[in-house]
Amino acid sequence: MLETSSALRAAAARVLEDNWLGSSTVPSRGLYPHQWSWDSAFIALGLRHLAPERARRELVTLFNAQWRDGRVPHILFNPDTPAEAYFPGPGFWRAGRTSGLIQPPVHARAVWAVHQADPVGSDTDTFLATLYPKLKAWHRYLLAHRDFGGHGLVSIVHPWESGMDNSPAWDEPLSRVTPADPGQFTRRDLEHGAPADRPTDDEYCRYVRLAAGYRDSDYSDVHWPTEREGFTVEDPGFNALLADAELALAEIAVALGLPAAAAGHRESAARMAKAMTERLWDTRAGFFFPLDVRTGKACREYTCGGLLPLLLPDLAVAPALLSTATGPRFRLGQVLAVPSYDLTSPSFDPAKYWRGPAWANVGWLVREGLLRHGEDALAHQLRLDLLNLARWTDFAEYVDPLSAAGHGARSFGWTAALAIDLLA
Ligand code: 2M8
Repeated sequence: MLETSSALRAAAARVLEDNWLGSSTVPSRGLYPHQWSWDSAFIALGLRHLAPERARRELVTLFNAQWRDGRVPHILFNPDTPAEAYFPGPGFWRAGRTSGLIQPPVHARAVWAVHQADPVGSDTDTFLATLYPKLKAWHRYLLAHRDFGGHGLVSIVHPWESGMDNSPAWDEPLSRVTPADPGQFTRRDLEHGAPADRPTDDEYCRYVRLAAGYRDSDYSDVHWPTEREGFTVEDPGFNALLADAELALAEIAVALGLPAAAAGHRESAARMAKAMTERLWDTRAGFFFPLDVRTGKACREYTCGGLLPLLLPDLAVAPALLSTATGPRFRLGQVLAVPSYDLTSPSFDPAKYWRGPAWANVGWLVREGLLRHGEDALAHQLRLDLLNLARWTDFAEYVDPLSAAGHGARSFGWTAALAIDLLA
């Protein structure tokens, strides 16, 4: 048992050491043996306290795989990992060493935090100057190529793009997708850990159908989104993280001596916050729901993605959102960390992936949001929960928010990294 903070920090550092590939970190040696986009950003937040140059390397490696159109791929495949270790691997995506999907844009926030941990080393490496144009191109891709709803918000085209793969919010839009033939592929994820804690086979068949459709359109953001089979959703979690990333980009621009550009990033964040409140906020529910762009209807499930707009400092509806967060659906401060799904729903499952368990990255983000809205006591409790859960579960991928039982992979990258950050 890792009783002291220094023992916990040392154990977390060992996880990051063991998961280090030489220029990036895997989320998990067994289940996820490649580099993932948003995992790397969270991992860098921890690495910056141990070895800032490694944190910079982590992010630079990811951005070296950025596509010409600006997208940052959700997976960068490690050439030394056997092809059969993960599905869908590079052979499926047909996009060189990367996938063609994306993940939530938490990178600018991570880049800024990594810089602040070691400004001298960062300046010597020209870290900010190198990454600023790449981050700008990434955000431009999102806002210019992914605004399928036409109101200044980004749409995701696959549940994997939300980072919250089998979130109940995706059930409805996913139900309209014809499942791929299960005989076409082999799930490698089921070889690691309890299959009952992972998405179902039926969900995987739909994920594969969607990913193959996007791939077969050459990852076109012009043709694919209009296909009958597609999935086009404005996710409040994704969009809140982009708005926050624009605020981080503003800080980076100031540091680079670009005040006019900084003002532009702040305006962009404000525009997004306004669009989110107009399009995704439900006043009666006191919650942000994703919008299914194909039907124009809200995906009315209370999932942790709807809490992430708390990151926005000037959010007028923050008091109402906080009241939902502390109410019966999420019971913030009364259960452990942040449940990924509505505790009052009959479909709530405390062990099943993104359908109930608490995740360290979401807990970390919600804590940031709480701090920005002056909710220090709740933020303090959340920090303790996240550290205890990491300590008790050997850095589990996700945990039961009621019993503290660990689920999924152990020695999981962002659980360890964010514990280090919370201890700093
Ligand atoms: C999970 O997603 C991947 C697909 O991208 C998978 O299930 O194989 C999600 O939890 C996602 O948020 C995370 O980035 C990834 C790697 O940890 O695993």
